[in-house]
Amino acid sequence: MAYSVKNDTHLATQEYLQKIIELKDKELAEQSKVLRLLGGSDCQNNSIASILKLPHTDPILVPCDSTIAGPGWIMIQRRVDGTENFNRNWKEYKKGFGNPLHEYFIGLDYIYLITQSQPHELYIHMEDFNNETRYARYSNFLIGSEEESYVLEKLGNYSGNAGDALKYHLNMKFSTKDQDNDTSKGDCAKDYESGWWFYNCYRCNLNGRYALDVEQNDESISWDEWHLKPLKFTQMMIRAKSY
Ligand SMILES: [Ca+2]
Repeated sequence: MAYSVKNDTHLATQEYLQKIIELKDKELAEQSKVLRLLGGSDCQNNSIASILKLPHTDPILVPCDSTIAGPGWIMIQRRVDGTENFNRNWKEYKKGFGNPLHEYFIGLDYIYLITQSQPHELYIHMEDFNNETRYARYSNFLIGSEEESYVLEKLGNYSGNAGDALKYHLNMKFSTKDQDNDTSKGDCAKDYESGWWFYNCYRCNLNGRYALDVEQNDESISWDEWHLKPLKFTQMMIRAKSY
């Protein structure tokens, strides 16, 4: 297998990412080897994966994206076609699931470790079923630890053209179908089959049900400040402010 990122095709990129998935739970030495072959660090130089060395914890392997908003972004969530189940329990949202080549959630422990290590921006790219794209960007994204139920601690300033739907969720804890931390009398995560920073219940829900009918209402993947139609594609990414 060839590992030259610069010279290889999209197919090769897929092979790299497949390798990363396979290595996710294996020895870091193996991961380091792959990363060296990938030629990247800190998601720079259009690399597709990176090992982050964070204080007080083992280095972690993360997928990168340089195609949507420039280089340096760590991909933390992606919805493409509904093939992955996002109606997962607490443990699964904690550890992460899916395939970084396709539909994916990096895991709340990772988001916590990365965002508390130094200030990060958040960039959310969205596309609806009319193929229109919008984005929302936040200047200072931080979540709490598992003991704090991964509370959405900071967002910083909003910019973009999708509207500021995430503001509603600021200071909310994360909820899953087996852990109701929302402020609703009901159970938002169960009702909307999603893990999210639910309040009562949401203005956006990027981990929601994937709409199979594009006319379906806002109870699917949604960003209400844009419109109540279901979204076809979403990608959440974070990048160090110092980048
Ligand atoms: Ca509740």
